[in-house]
Amino acid sequence: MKAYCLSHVKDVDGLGAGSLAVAATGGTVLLTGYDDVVANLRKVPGDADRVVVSDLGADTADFPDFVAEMKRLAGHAKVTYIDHHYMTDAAKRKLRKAGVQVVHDVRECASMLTYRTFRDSLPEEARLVALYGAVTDYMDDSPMGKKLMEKTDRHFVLAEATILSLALGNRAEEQGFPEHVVEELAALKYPHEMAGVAEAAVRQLALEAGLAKEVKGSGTKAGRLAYMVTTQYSTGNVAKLLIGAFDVPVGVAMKEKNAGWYEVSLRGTSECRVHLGRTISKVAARLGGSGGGHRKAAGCRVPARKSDEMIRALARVV
Ligand SMILES: [Mn+2]
Repeated sequence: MKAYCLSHVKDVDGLGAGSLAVAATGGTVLLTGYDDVVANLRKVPGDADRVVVSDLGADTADFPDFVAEMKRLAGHAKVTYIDHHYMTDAAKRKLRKAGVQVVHDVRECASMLTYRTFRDSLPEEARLVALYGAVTDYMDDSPMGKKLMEKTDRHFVLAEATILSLALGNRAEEQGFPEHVVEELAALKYPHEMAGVAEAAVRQLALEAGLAKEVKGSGTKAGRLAYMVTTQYSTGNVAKLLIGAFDVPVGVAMKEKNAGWYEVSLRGTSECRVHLGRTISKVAARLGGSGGGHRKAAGCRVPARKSDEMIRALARVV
């Protein structure tokens, strides 16, 4: 069997989901950002007979292309789509009609859903990987997350998940590092056993302590949100720090990824009045970009020259 597992490159949940799919199918991992999903699907060879796509929030602007690629793959492979990003029923129907098995639940993280999907082919300890994803996606209070956590030492999981998340923040842009983490997780190695991970986590903690101060000076408050342009890898982290520094319900961190384009992370508190993922999906599409995500954590890609307009649109509603 030739299996390929596409998953989100950016965080522990994406890597965890990818590694569980790899562990269960013996497949090759292809990590991708939200923007390159279709391009990466096109890289799956024609002799693949199993494809698993996880944590990729595909219900965005290029959804028709995504469905077309999934349909093409479903012509020669069993294709499973696993996700917890908000998705319309119509989008799910389209994928199912294209021959794709859809596993979708917004209550559990992608690692947990992948664990659930492949449970019979995974060793018992693989539940730790599912829990790493749950903890770092703030979803360990979920129905399944709670149950698994009851059978596990919580502090152990929190420590392992957190050092992995910090190390990723520190080394994710290093060629091959996220793929290496997927292989190690698939082999059920603990993050603390992975070479260089603990050291990178400590380096990242020092950086983040400094960043918290920088955010106070460089951020701008606009209504109920605060925003800032950054060069940090973890824009999600900067968005979170903005919330605290400016005492607002929403933080927005922007980073120039390709010339003229901002990659944007949005984070919200329980006082945010809208579903950030759904809201940014509409706003970004209107500005010629794309985006989506969860209620309190979302992201998008917009033309840099439209960023003021995006901030104004968000400041009104959040
Ligand atoms: Mn996730």
